[in-house]
Amino acid sequence: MADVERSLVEEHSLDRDCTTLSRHVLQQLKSFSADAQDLSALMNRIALAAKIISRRLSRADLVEGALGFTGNVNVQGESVKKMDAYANDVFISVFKQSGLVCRLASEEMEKPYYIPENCPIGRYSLIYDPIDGSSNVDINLNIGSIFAIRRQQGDDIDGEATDLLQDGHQQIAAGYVIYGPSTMLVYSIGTGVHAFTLDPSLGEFILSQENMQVPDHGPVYSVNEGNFWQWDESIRDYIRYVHRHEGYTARYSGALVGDFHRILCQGGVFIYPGTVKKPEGKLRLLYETAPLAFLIEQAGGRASTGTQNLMDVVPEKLHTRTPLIIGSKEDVALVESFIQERARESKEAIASRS
Ligand code: FBP
Repeated sequence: MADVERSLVEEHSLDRDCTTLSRHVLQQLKSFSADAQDLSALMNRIALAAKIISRRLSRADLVEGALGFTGNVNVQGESVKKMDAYANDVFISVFKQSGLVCRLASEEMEKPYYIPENCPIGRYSLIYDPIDGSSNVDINLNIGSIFAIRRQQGDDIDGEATDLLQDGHQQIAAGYVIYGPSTMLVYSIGTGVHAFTLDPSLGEFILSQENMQVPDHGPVYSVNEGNFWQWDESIRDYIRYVHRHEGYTARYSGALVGDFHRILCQGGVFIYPGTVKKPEGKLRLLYETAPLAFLIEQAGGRASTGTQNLMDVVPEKLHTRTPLIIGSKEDVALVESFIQERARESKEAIASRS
């Protein structure tokens, strides 16, 4: 290889090795303004939280008391895993003394957590699911963390954070971390979806994929078929359809982040519909479904509740749940078409009876 070519290749790999998350955010914002620096610093703190959690997970079976349950039940009515509580505290700790984030709202906390030294100067709120896929934690399967950043509006005097009860379009950034064979951080600030891989030798998240685009259609459908008899007939119709048609394959990891990441890379659809027990679904809007909806739209895909664009949903409360259909736009539309078909049939049935 000619010297010029070799130096170009080396220059490129050196440039890539230097494209850290904080630098990439500034590049995306094409600005070094105070706001841009703040968002870059904020993302860097999220990266630090991910590194600390990744380190704990990579040795969890060797660390006394790292796994198992805390004995507490959270606001979701779920038994809290020790890793849930640990990761929740890590996110709070990394934002102390930052002047960036005044409030943190999480799946593990009934009310938002305020960092006094960051209030009121810190105009950003971090909304997060510290450990997504908790049922996978103690058996060393892939899990994740999901986050969204919103700008605080008003002074939140009563500490109820009601200004957070707005639709997904108010998110200024969102992303997730996947703790798998490698630790990856995937994010968007509204300028495309980009992936970073943690290079343990550098201790840095390095750019690995830029401007990710989800295929318009994919073979994967991801749903917990164990809930089949709890679903609305329309969802059953869709599952019967994919069972009877070539080209579909089922994949379900038990961790939303893992299933979402597969679909972002290969196409397909993830579905967590309402059930008889939970007609509003299981997944939480502000720190699970809305952040992923923000990402999938940036990657050319779609997210729906089945009857509404998920980004348009306005939560009634901090821990509001929504049904979720997310992924390739053709596959989301296919699932919706079964829901619309059943709705049309029942309307006709009612009309014929009246
Ligand atoms: P956690 O954030 O508490 O883990 O809950 C969310 C989740 O684990 C998702 O990651 C996953 O897709 C889903 O719940 C699995 O639910 P189920 O076991 O009902 O299929």
